[in-house]
Amino acid sequence: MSIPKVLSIAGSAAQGSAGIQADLKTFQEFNVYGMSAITAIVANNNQTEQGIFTQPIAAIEAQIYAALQHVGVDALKTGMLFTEDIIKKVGAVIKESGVANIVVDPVMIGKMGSQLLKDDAIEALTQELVPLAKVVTPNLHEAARMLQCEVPETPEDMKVVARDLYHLGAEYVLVKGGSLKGYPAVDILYDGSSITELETERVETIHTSGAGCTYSAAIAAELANGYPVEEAVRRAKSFVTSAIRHALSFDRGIGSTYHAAHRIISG
Ligand code: PXL
Repeated sequence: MSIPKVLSIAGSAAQGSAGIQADLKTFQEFNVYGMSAITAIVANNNQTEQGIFTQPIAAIEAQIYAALQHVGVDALKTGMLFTEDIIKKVGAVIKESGVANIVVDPVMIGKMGSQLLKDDAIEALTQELVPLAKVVTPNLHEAARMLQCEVPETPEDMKVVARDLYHLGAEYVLVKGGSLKGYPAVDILYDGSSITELETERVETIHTSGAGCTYSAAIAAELANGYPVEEAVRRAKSFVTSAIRHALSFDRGIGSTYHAAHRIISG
């Protein structure tokens, strides 16, 4: 038998909630075959001095080719890419691959505050990677950094930003309002002609590590499963909302989204 195949090109989050770990857990929940190309290992702790270990460009390239050549890729997502060099290489390889379903999650800062994209890499991200995307999925802070504008504070601001981001060349822009203050969890999807507002109630929790990764992984999975973009995004939002509503606490700081929540707990 055969099931749709999805590749995540992202960082490894050793603590298990975000990055490649979130992506593979999410892929499993959507019954797609998950693969990974690890760009960097993120292992924040207070025992060692170093927390981010970038992988060599050759290793990143080799992992992507392994997935493309041995299995095939129906959809892929990019997450933490960290450096300009990695972005350029990943952009070149995925462009050449001809994969149509590309979700670019412009990861910049982790929930615990780690910097996951170097300041000098933003231009490569917006110029070389975003134009390849079927969907680009910035949060409010990422959208503002990409446009060098103020962080949106209302759903109306988000619509303006979505329209501006569309000019960078992605087919669809999804601006995520997870951190919007005083509003429900509103996301704005824009395809160059119509704006779609997706809204769920706000879940009051600090345990949201991995939410963005999970959301973009779920979109990639549902594109691989054959859903059109708007439907894939709606299904992914419902999935990530359950994962946040039933988030896991580890009794120390920010806990994790619960990737199996939609299956284990109904609602
Ligand atoms: O949630 C953003 C994120 C993405 N990718 C990796 C991470 C994190 C947050 O910690 O570690 C690898």
